[in-house]
Amino acid sequence: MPTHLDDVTDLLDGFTPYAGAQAKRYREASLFRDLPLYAGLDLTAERTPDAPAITDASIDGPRSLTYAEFRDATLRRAAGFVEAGLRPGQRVVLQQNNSLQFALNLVGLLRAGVVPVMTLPAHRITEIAHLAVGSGAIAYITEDGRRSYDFRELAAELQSRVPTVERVFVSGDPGPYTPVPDADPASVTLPPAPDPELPALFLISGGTTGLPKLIARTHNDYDLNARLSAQVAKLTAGDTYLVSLPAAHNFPLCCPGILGTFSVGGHVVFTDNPSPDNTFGLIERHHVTVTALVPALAQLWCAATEWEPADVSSLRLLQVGGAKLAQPDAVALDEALGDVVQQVFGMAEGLVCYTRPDEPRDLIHEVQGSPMSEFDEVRVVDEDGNDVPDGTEGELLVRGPYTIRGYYRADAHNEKSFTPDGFYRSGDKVTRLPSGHLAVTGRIKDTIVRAGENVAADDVEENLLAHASIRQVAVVGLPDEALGEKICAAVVLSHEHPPATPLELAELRTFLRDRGLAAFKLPDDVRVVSTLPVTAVGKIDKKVLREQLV
Ligand code: AMP
Ligand code: DBH
Repeated sequence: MPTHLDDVTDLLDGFTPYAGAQAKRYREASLFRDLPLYAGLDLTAERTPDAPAITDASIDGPRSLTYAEFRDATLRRAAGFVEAGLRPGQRVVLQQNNSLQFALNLVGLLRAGVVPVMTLPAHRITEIAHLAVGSGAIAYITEDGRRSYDFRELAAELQSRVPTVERVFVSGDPGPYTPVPDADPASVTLPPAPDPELPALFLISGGTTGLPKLIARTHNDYDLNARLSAQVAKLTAGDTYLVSLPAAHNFPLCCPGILGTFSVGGHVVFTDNPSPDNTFGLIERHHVTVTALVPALAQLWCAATEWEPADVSSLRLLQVGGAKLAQPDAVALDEALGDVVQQVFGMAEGLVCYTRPDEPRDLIHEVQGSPMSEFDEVRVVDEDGNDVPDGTEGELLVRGPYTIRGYYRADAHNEKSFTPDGFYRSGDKVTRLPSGHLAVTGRIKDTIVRAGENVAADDVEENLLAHASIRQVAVVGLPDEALGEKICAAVVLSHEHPPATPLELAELRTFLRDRGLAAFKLPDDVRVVSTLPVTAVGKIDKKVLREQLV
């Protein structure tokens, strides 16, 4: 029978801690609180026990809990996990739709010192099994089949493929599994608060190439992420945050999201349906002030302001991130909703950039923001790793107090993804303004090699988006015998400005040539599609798109 110490030792095997002169600087500047990640919630529950903490507006609800009620419920859930035999340092895969149960499981696990792997509802057996193996998880916590997919079936497949996942806990109808446990905290000894320099939870890298990687975030660094984000968003106890994106993702979880809102004593509303016909009513009913969306969803919300009758004027901050928000879309959102846009350029690996609410609207429409901490060290480098001047495109490298120094148990990846002095190579192409603001221009590796020439997908995409009849576009390389790869543009047409005659390749090539695009960059193929495939959080998924187009 392994002891508690063995579980923590095992957790730390493959974790890259913050180290060196920077770690010392962060300490000297007192950036960290040295408290467990749930401390923000507990402090709020002490201060304002009767304030609303959570409203569950998912299909489980409606139900609301005050801070005292929520804290007590998470203590019961933690006691349940301890009674069920889960031990500090052990990893469990958590996969659950947005709901109160998600929050209870998350905070219950944190209190028990158990480390959740924060998977998204759209993940399926390939990713879940990979993440369970990679993290060494001993349990899977999920829900029943009421939301379009039966996670109990995934549980069965997971246990057959990964036998080390010994336990399955299910909220709702457990079927053959154990219901998520609750117990009287007075009858169980909860473990002491975890060491704040230990991993608190694992986030998942987006993984549009290959399988997702595990990102260990410590109590200290993730608490800093929540608090700094809350400051940038000027979040207060008077705010109500709507969880529209999948709650386990870094953006809605901690930027400032759920954890940032708890830390200031605001109200968190969970919905499991982000479409405007549902969310607009929730915004009106609960006076929602802040929410976070990916650009595709933001476009949909923007259009819906034309026909949805609900009053959404309480919304003061609409955070958009995860993929690039086109400048005209940022302008349209501000016009439709009243100067509410905040651009967010973040990564589960750490660095989060925000535009600030008091910056000029023109700037907010143009850039993806600036780093939230003065301790974030950003470098923009060329292919040889040399820093480029402001205004020149390059790869973004970053090191800072809440940016990981290595993926979990991934030595081979880490060789490529981190510099020897601890900078994370983001793979993002950016330009930096003298003011420090960053504009994201693409992904380093998103190129098509056509007849020996390198063509950056974003270059072609940006020019195609200038066409009035094109709403959305993704350019990918497809195998071609003569060219090696041919350039294929998948386009979604605009409803407002549909083309007079069907969009032809020849016409598009003329349009691009007239804009000054080089001949070797012109698409060889154009496909009109009704939607583009998206990842688990809603970013355009080029891997899947390529498979669909060949
Ligand atoms: P992940 O590492 O899976 O959390 O995904 C983070 C990546 O999403 C970043 O490295 C960027 O490539 C992309 N991303 C996030 N926010 C933005 C944004 N506002 N504009 C452009 N790309 C973004
Ligand atoms: O895409 C992301 O991962 C992301 C986007 C916005 C993120 O991690 C974040 C904000 O924190």
